[in-house]
Amino acid sequence: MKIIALSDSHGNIGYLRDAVESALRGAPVDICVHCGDGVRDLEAVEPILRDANPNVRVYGVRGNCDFSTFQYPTLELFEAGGVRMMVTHGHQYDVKTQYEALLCAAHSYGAQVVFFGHTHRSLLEYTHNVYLINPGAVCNRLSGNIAYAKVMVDAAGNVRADLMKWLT
Ligand SMILES: [Mn+2]
Repeated sequence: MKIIALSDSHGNIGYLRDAVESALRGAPVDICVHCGDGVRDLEAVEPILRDANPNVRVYGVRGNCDFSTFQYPTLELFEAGGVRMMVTHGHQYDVKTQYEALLCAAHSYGAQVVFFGHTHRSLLEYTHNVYLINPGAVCNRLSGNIAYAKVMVDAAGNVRADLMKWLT
């Protein structure tokens, strides 16, 4: 299973498309996650993801800058290869100052992988049996160096997570 996570595109559909297209150059994408702030930008890349894999699962959550997007939840929980994963923007868990609340939520939902955004800073950390993964901000393409996060889950449920750089 290949899962990709992107965040904080803030309307930069072209950058989001570039990130998704670079992710599609490798193994097929099974699940695509948007961690909020620009969650509606997902609509522009869903057809590209579906062209490559008709069975792709796409999850998006609402961020603090996502207005009139109540079709998206603020929390998503899903399983990939037997591993439970959680998606949230992060503002409700105060991620700009600490990860305690986010970790507590992950534990309460039984999530082993947490995708979030909001800080516009990429992070990949394994702590208290949880992978905390922030892919940084797609909208920071010119100043940041991370385009998206990639998580591979093998048949035995082993997780491998990486932060992936912009190709150009
Ligand atoms: Mn935000």
